[in-house]
Amino acid sequence: MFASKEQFKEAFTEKLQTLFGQSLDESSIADKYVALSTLIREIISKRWYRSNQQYSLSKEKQVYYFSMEFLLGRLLGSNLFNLGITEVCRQGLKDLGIELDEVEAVEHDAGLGNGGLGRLAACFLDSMASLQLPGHGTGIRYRHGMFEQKIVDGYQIELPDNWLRDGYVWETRKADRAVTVKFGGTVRLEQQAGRLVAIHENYESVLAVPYDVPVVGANCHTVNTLRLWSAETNHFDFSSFSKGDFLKAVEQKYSLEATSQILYPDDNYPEGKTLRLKQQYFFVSAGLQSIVRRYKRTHGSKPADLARIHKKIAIHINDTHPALAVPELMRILMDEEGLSWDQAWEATRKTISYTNHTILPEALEKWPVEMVKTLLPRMYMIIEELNERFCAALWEKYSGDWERIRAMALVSDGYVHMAHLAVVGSHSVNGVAEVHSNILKNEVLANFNRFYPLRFNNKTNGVTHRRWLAKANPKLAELITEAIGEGWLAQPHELAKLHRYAHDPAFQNRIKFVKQCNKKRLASYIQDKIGLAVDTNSIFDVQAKRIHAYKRQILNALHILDLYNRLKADPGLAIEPRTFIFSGKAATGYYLAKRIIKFINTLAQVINHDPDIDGRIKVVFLENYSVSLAELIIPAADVSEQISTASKEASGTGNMKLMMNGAVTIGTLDGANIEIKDEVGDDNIIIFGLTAEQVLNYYKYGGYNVLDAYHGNSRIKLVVDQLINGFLPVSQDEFDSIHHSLMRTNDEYFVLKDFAGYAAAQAKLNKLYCDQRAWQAMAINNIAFSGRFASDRTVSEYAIGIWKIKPVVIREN
Ligand code: 26V
Repeated sequence: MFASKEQFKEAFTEKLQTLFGQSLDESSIADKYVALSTLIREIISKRWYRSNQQYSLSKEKQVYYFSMEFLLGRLLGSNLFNLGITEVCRQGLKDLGIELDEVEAVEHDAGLGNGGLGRLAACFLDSMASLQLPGHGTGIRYRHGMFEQKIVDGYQIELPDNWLRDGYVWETRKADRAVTVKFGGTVRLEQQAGRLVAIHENYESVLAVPYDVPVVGANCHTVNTLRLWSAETNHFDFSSFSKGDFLKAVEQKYSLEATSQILYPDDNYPEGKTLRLKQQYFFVSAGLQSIVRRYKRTHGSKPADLARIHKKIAIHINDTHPALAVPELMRILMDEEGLSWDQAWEATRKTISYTNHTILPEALEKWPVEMVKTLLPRMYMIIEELNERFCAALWEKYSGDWERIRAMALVSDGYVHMAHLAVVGSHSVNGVAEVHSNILKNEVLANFNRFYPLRFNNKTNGVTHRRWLAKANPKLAELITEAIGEGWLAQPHELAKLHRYAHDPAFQNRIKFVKQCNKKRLASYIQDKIGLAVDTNSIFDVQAKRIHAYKRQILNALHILDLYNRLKADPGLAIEPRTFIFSGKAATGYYLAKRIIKFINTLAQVINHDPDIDGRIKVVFLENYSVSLAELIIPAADVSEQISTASKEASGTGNMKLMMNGAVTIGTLDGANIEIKDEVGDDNIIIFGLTAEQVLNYYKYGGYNVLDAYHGNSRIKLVVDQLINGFLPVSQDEFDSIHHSLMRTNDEYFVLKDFAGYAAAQAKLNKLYCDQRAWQAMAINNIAFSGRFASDRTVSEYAIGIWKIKPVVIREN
């Protein structure tokens, strides 16, 4: 690559000249970004070519991770890091008077995801490539990713995300690999030469064009592929056009291409929109067609070859969004490749595996039968047949138990139940943390677990420690390496070696210094963004994630209001200065979540400028949470708020990122918090609140009355009343919906039930922070025991336990 920074400088300046015909002095920062990225891309391309070649030659099994979302963030920095050339580039650019960080900041985030599920997919891609596993992503090239959030007068405003505005250097359009996807029309079955053939007529077809993004492995020569599909049409209605009705011609073109225009921004709340179903089938069908095409080239194209497809291909579906992979693979194998139903079924089931990411009842996908029938007639025929066969098998085992059979059917009550389709059509079903997997097995999918006892398993989530520690927090990374060597970069469990420094005062001081630098960096961002000065000696307390009732930003906010009340009443109250930092987007149609944002901003307005408070607590809401903003916030956090209603947060991954950066968790026994506690031990985490079992029992048997919590605690009563009694400088009904969610629906998320425990936990935290030696030891232990939450561990568990794939070492030449 670059043997020296001199060589890099030469290559870089030459690239600027050949691309733009410009000298260094004449070029803008955006030009410099394009030149650097293009240069890096050329290096990657060689490895990419060789990886593909060796994958074909070796004929090893490949895995394809199907996901509606890949929340990649920026790629320049992570590509430099994985190639191991960050420093040579940084130094070379510095010689030329250019700051690498400023160049990196030019890149638009690829925000092709809502939150945890999409970011997990991106972390998995990084880990697959870095473990030299032949694993690729399949998704949608949304023209507009996650909306941009602005805060105006305390309210969320949504603006379209135009990430492709300046082009996207990392993608390659592969027009010659385009495939056709068919919608609508009618299907009839016809006997031809002794077998039933499906004939699809009067359909509308969309051209699916792949855009490939290279996925660069760290410290190896592997470059895998993320293939994102874009909807296009070569159909242009020239007859309308020439008749002068060019509007009609353009309309039709746009309606077909609409399929890949936008990412649905409403996580955890499927709305049953036709366009969303269209997106799902679009990328599943395109992805599978292209995989089968490649398989046939490499492994043969006779029906007998295709009947063995599961030996060479694994398809993983990220939640139920790509669950149409089940009937679509059946269709391809039967209708296009001539396999019998039984052959196709065995191959399909053995190929597909499924991860569930939520148990929120409202988030479990189901599609109206009529919609599936109309938009995807052949899919519906296959689903119906699958349903009949499955129900017949159930009848064998549970004859007479109609209630159970109805509850397990793929099609019932006028809907296709996507989780049922995914479970029945796959060989493995996993949850994303121990507690979540157990709830799946014992509650949500208990019937299925009884029927298929070997199918269910757990794979606790992880995050890539390369992006979230090494790259986001370079000072910390440097300090870690100085202490324990650089083995942790390839083997994250080696971070445990830091444990022995937990009580070393000199090391503690250095950890604290690094945190302080990161806090300063964030403080100056806050100053620039909202003009607020925050005290970098205060505790930086972070809750950054989607805004949702179950994540309980309300609990955090009500506690802040309570703290404010107590400070006003008793100015001598002994508390450490604290900066409460929130960030996160609300789904566009989620009224309550939007009011929570306004509530937090209202608290900020009241508290930040109250002279009685004198800056001892401050509240900050940072707009437009994104991967890049997370990389700025997380390294600066002292405290990680993970306070969801137990049982509701399947895993969480922000909890892992914050821990890795030395933040101490205050949290409930939910999702991966439980496993974080098991790793760090009770002394290095602050736990409060109901357990998942208690919560589930309240839902089942009742026994909680919010009025008991409200009347039983004067502090709770006061803050709840303050929502609606004119205490806050907003119209009196502004927070009715929040009040209502607590008091009128019996506090569905147990906010008031857990309030006292949370306040006590916060008091404990405050006390712990006062003893800086003890606090720094906790911070160090959190970093030390975060190795288990690196996605390298997670992905190798998937590779061994589910996908049955092994590494393919890509040679340099
Ligand atoms: C649902 C929908 C419904 C329609 C519109 C778009 C959309 C997008 C996403 C979803 C499913 C959301 C499920 C989800 O994000 N689960 C999260 O997955 C994380 C990774 O496993 C996990 O850490 C979080 O706890 C879990 O909430």
